[in-house]
Amino acid sequence: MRTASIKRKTEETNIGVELNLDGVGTQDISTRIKFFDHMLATFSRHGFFDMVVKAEGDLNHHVIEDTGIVLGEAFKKAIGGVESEEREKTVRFGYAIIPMDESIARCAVDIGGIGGEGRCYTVFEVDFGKEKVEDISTENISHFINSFATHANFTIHVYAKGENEHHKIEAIFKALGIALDKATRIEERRKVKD
Ligand SMILES: [Mn+2]
Repeated sequence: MRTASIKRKTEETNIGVELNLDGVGTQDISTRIKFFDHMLATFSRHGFFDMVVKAEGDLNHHVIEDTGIVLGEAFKKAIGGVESEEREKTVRFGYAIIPMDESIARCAVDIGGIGGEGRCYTVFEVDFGKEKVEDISTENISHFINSFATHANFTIHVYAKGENEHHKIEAIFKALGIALDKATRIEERRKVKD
């Protein structure tokens, strides 16, 4: 089973994540930050990842950053250890170009492959016209993706443009979910060494 359950408690946050990579996109998400819940739900739905995320903390910045850490650790665990057959058979690369009305987001990922622990890198080229959207600061979006990539050991590139910040960010989370869905699939044609 390609699943993971991770809990992390610090003086700032208390976070639990359950993840099933082979799910259907069900979700039970509560971070007490409405827009962030909306984005995680979008990511889960379009990536077909079953996700339970329960997070609370002192500041929005800490909750978003630490949820990225725990979700990243969950992905790292669920895709399997470096020597595992399932890990060696993962597709590894994935990408998506997703519009939302006037906005468009491009996302490409490398989750690491045969015999490798992955390569951790984040490129985030998005200009925001506003400092806040709904109940979060736009600067926390890149912070979340960088925390996630670092702890999952993934390379993630995100590029987006548009007029409406809500659309732009939602397109990013859809693109990330779809790219990661492709990258985490099992490729049966791939030979695994005995
Ligand atoms: Mn929306």
